Amino acid sequence: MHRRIAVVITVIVSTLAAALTAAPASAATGAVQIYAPATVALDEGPATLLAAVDEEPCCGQSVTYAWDLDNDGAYDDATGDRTEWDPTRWATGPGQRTVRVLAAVDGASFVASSTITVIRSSSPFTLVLQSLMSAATTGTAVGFWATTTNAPSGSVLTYGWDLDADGDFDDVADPGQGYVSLAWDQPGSHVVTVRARHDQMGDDPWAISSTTVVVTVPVTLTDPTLTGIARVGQRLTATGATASPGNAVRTWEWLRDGTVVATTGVASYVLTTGDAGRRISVRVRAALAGHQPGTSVVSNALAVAAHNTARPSITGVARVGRRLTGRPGSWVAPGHTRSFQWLRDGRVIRGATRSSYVVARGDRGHRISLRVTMRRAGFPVVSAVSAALPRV
Ligand SMILES: [Ca+2]
Ligand SMILES: [Ca+2]
Repeated sequence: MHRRIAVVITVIVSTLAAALTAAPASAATGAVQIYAPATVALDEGPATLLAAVDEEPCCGQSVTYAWDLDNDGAYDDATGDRTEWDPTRWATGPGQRTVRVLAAVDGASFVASSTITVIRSSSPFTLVLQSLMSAATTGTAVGFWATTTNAPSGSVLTYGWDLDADGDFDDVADPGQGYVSLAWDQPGSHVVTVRARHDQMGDDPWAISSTTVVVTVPVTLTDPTLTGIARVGQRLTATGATASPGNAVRTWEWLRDGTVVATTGVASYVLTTGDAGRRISVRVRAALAGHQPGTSVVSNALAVAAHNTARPSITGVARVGRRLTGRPGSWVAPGHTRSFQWLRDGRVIRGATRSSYVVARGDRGHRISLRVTMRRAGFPVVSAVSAALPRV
């Protein structure tokens, strides 16, 4: 530091010697000092500069001071042992500026200089490290951003990253990189630290920010398969859905057309009347303390047969020429299409597919019944038959 000032002063003296407005060639250093702030912010207004000679002049002699505030080598900008130095007038922008003072006493003159770092703003330069996630699973990439505030516009930012928490900011080669993405193989708490500075910070320490990501091993599940007879009252069973780690706790969510209708701790489910005519599947979840929950898995869907809750019936008298009227009974059969088929002794009567039927001569001596059938694409075909009428 001292050496640099000395060099500056040497340059000043040689410049002054050549300039008409310069101080006397005999001006010496060391007997006058400038007291100035090391840093002045453009938004803070003028700073006060003080000058003083090392020793009190004797014998009633006075000291005169002349200032060079614009760094042009001429001591023509201010007088007196104190002056205001306005960075918006003398600097206009951030960077380093040199001020000088020339003190004259008793025929001798002395010069001193001081370097002032001009910064854009008095607001502190801050750094915050942000991550997209504070919890992640092994092998999942996590992005980190270094966000700075109050860096002077146009200044150059430099970053250093410590990604392995060894205290060395040597893990990213590009000093301009304010973003990293990384994944961990090992579970645990992982600390990421970034430091940053801009090129007008002088001797200020680096701004530092850290964040922690808790990395866990995810719970995984294999795909489940749903099997069983898809009919009301039957039990469906899910196989597969093997969890890893094996001690993860599984739950089975039974889905009716995609909506959960039951949650069980076992892999089976007895179909209810409400399931008739719907598609049933199961979604399996797994959780284990200290582990990231895995993605849920969903089985195949089974189409549950429509369900007849009251048999079809026939009104009318079984006599030749009389009209019989069929009633379909009660069904749980959403989305299904209904059809009728009249039967003679349990065998199809060709063409008799309406809801009513006129008893024919050929029916004499036989028993008439009605079969109602429910159909829907992708679903089992379900029929129910009425009780047979007495012999015609
Ligand atoms: Ca000047
Ligand atoms: Ca490191």
